[in-house]
Amino acid sequence: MKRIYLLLLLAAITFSAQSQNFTVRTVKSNLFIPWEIIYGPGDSIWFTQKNGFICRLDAVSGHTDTLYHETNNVIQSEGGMLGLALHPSFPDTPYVYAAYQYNQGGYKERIVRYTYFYQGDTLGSPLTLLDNITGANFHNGCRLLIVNDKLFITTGDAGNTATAQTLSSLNGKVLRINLDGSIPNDNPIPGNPAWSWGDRNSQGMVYANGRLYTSMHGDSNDDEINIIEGGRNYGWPNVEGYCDGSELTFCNDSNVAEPIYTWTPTIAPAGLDYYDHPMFPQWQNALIMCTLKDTSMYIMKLNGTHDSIIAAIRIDTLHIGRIRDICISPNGSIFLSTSMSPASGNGNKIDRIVELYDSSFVPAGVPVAVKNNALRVYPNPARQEVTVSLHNATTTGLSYRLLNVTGQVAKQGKMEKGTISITELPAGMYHLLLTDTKGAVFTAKILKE
Ligand SMILES: [Ca+2]
Ligand SMILES: [Ca+2]
Repeated sequence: MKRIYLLLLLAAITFSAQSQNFTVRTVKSNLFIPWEIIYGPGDSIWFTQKNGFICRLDAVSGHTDTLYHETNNVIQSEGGMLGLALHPSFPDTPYVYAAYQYNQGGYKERIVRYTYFYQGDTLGSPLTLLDNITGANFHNGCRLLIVNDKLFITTGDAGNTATAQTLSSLNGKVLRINLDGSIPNDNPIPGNPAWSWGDRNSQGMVYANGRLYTSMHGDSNDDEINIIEGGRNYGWPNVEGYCDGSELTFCNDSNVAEPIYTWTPTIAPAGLDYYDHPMFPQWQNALIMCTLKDTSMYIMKLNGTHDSIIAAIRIDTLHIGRIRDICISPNGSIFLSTSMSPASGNGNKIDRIVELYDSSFVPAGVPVAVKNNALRVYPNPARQEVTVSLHNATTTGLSYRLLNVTGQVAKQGKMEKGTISITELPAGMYHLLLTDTKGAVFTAKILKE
């Protein structure tokens, strides 16, 4: 089946890394630095592009809709439209949160809430939640994440290292605000959006296992993975990486939390997510991080209490260049966005969003496949109808079931003239289960466009 699938997905390449087979498929190309990608409802991926666009991608077909262009957005080296978050109950609560840089008495950063309007399929009504954060050519942080109805925002030191230890500055922090922009009354410092401080430039953030993890760019040494706790100091610029040598006094005096992992030489860490899906069993209970300079993906296996990394596996066989962000679909696929276009935007838009998956993975509840090579499905991907042959013979009269990615029966019946109509099915991946006259079950995947 894999051979057939690869023939169909001509652009796909299969690799084996650490005993995990995976395929990389380009979902969408010709993008300009998709800085944050989020897996949303209905197999959609919501993403920003650095030139001020907020878009929604169909994760199966690649069809992309542009929902908004922020005209106040100003690109300046690393600055532009960066972080993105959906309201936890989106689309019932139709709010989308984004971070971008603008010019107003200097280069600044703003956190905005947009409203999604079904009519017109568009975003509008921008509401500023937080602004006047100092922006810069470098070190803007800017990951957004909503946890328990609080919006967490990473900010960089914007090139002024002292800001990270200055509690009155919004820079060099993890900020925490309410979803209406007000300051939670249980923040560490009353009236202050700072949740933690001492950050240089964190561009990855994920919440899992009751813990908030970030990835941070070190200077010439010590990229870090941190577990962020309210009121803790993460050291920068006084402490880099673990507390050692002359840093120990500051660490003891300033409630410094050490990272749980560091890299020297640096790798330029970016998007961070948590993986626990059986599609890649050896990557379960792991943080997954993508990197820019290092053009790789790291699988960081966590211990049982999720507060320590027991193994870090580097996946360097993706060959897609600098990787900016990562998101994971409910069916276990890993999506990655690249960061290869010229930062100014004055050049070819050459970035992609790709899907990394195991084409042989069969979800729980689906019988183990037997003699898969005997079953052929074409065309695949398909929109209206697929022809199914078994041992190169017609399958007319055999029983079939089509399961969606969550294992639910989307359609079942008897094969008519060796074909199945899929016109009425939503776009997505389906598992075909075909039972022959002796009761043996054969499986294949069908991609409905
Ligand atoms: Ca640190
Ligand atoms: Ca150190």
